[in-house]
Amino acid sequence: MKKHFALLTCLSLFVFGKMSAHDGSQLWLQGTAPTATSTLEIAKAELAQNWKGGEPEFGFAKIRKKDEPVGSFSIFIKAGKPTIFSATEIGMLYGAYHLIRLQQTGANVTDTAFVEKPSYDIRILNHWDNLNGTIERGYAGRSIFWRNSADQMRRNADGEVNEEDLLQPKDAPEIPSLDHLRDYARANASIGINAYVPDNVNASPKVLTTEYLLEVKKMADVVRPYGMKTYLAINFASPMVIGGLSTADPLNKDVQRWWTAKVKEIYKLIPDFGGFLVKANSEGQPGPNDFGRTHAEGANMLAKALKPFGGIVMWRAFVYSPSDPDRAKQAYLEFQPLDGQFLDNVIIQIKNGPIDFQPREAYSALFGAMPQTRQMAEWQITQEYLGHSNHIAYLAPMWTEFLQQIKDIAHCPINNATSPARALTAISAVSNIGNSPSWCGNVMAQSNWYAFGRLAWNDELTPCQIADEWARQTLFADCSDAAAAKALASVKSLMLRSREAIVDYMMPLGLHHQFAWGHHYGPEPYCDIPGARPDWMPSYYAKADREGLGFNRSSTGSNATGQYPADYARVLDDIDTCPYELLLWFHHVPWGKIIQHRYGDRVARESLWDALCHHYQHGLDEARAMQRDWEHCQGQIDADTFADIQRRLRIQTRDAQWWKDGCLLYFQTFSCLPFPDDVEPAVHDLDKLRAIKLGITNFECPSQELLDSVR
Ligand code: GCV
Repeated sequence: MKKHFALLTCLSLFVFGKMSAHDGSQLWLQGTAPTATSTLEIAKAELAQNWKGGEPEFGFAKIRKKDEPVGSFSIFIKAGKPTIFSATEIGMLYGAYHLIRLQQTGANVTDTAFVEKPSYDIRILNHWDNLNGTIERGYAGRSIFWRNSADQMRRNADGEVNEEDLLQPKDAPEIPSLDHLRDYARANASIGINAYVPDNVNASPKVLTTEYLLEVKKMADVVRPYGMKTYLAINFASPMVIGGLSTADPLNKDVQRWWTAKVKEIYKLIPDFGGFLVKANSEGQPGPNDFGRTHAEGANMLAKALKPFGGIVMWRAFVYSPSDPDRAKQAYLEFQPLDGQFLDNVIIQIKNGPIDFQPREAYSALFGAMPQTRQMAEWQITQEYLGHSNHIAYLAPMWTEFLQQIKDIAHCPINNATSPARALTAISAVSNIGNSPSWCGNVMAQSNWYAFGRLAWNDELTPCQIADEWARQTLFADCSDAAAAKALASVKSLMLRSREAIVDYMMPLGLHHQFAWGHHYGPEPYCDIPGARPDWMPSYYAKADREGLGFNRSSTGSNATGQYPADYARVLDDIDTCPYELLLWFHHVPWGKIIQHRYGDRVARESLWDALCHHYQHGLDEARAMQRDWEHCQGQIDADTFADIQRRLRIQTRDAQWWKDGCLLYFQTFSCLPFPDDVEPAVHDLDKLRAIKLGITNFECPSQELLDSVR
């Protein structure tokens, strides 16, 4: 084995030496995915190809300790020789990846001992992939699960894909290369992700036809040795659409029989199938309400069918109706009264905030408000509202902010440390993965896939720790010289400032949903679509008028504050105690109201208008600072990666300017106040910005050329 290690060390130096060619396809990993079908064999093969210390040993614990989450492991390293202990093979594999990570990141791998346990039992990626290969809100190419290969699409003489092939579902199921799925499973296992949903929550009933299930089985067989469980997003009306029934009423016996038989068919093909993810009665999707039944009746019907096989239902709480006076209250109003009515193999999957993955949201008040019901969080890795794959946005700070809130304020038991009697716990995120060479649209966006996995495994890791680990493994082979160390520090600085920069240049002080119609790229506070749903319009959220700005969700308004725990509700409800980060989320604030706030290192007391101007300016300044940070990487990382991110940061900075000018010039038509002296005058003309229509679909990122042509 030693010889093997030496050879592989040379090989990996060749592949990963400083400034080696790197298209991002390798992610944060080294070597190739072992093809073994046993999990333990994979662990051995990974160590054989990537571990450079003493020969590792595996120590199997005979029985798993009570309350010890599956996949837990401990590592002892003495004089460079490691032993991994675990009760399970998957624990051995996680241990192997952990060892390699320690070595890659320059940690102590000579003498150490520690135990690792996952924070959540189910650590799941939701893919919004359509069966025709497009990805809803995907900015990294086409699906890796469905109709992947480009030659399946017709192209015109210029090589452009036929629009119809992008938009129309095809009848025949096809899945892409199974090798690519193995790479996918390996990357997930390396960070502890143990489950995935390969199809969109806006689900096609077709995925449950036998034809498609046979394809899903092939996927499940490839990813299983890497500890990945397969789930499916289902369409609640499937019994009608593909089952020929006249109803999908969950209390109807024929409907129940249909689901029972379908679940049996699935488990025959995929014995370790995880269960269903369901978007019901939301944005036009069918659901139990269509038949006069509750979410609980719908979820329980599916849960009963899955129960004998150990399957679960993840039922989404993302609901809102066009007639709501306040969309932010809807999920709570529909779900909270159902507390205690869901079976124990149902988990309610709740977006972190009550609206929709905005750059900053208050946490969803549903967390902690249903003590008799299992709950899990849903995050969004794909940057639907964060500049798609053009902007560099490291999201760990957003997710840890949420985790802190639900721990400190909601006292919500969703992880293994807080959950009573170790009830089943889970956490999910909407993936940013497609078939682009870098998997995620650009190399920096991989850090969010990585960060989700690491936080799902250990939700006490800090954004800084995760950024450090990721950057060392992905961008730098060796940080021992001063220039490389400086570049690493700059990448981390860029990553850690990126989220707050985005909040500042897009929607500071609690503003939300000021995005362009449909595709959600760029600002459109002035959006006006005659006859459109009011809650899809930016004006519904900003409520700008001559008096001020912001949505009054206090007790004098929609009283969304009343959905939070009493102490916190009191803080939010008072315009003078509400945190400035959420001020315009909860209050309609007069333009001249003096507020205390912070931007960057500065604490200021000034009018709302001046504060707003300073945040937009600060966001733009931060985008420029991120560009400067990146310049320190030149010559220290792969040249193509450097140039690609440099180009994206240029777009990001121009977009930040667009956001600042578009929002401030528009809100100025209400405030009628000048910019403070230290805020740069606009470089755009409001009328020209109002006229911008990018004309892109919901599954593409605008190109630089397109953006340059409209501004
Ligand atoms: C999958 C938002 C997005 C939709 C998405 C939906 C959801 O509305 O814009 O694309 O649909 O959330 O989470 O179900």
